[in-house]
Amino acid sequence: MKTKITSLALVLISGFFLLTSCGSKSNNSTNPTSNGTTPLMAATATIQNFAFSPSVIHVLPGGTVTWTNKDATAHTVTDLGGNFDSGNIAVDATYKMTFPTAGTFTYHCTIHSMMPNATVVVGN
Ligand SMILES: [Cu+2]
Repeated sequence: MKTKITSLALVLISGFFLLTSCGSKSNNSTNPTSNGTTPLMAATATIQNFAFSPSVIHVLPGGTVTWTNKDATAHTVTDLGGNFDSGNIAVDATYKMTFPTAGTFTYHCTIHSMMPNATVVVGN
C-alpha cells in the first residue's frame, strides 16, 4: 500500500514538472511581436511598393525588427548613421536586426534613392 502511494506521488510530481517545463519553454520561444506601432520585444515590417511599412517602427531596447521584402526586386535596409546595413535583401527574403540601446535610427534603401526614408524608434 505504501509503495502504491509513493509511485502515484512520483507520477504526479513528474507530470507536474513535465507541464511546467513545457509552459516555460513556449513562453521563451514566443516573443510578443507587434506590427511596429507598439514598442514590444519584436516587430515585423514589410518592404512593399517601394516603401517601408510602417514608416516608423517602435521596438523596446534589446528588441528585434524583422523586415520582409515583398517586392519583385531587391532592397536594402541601410542606416543613415552607419549602425546597420542589410546589404541586398532578395525577393521574399527577410532581414533581422536587434537594437540593444534606445535611440532613433533613420534608414533608407541604397538601391532606390526615390524610396522614402523610414525610422526605427527604440525605447519604452
Ligand atoms: Cu529599394
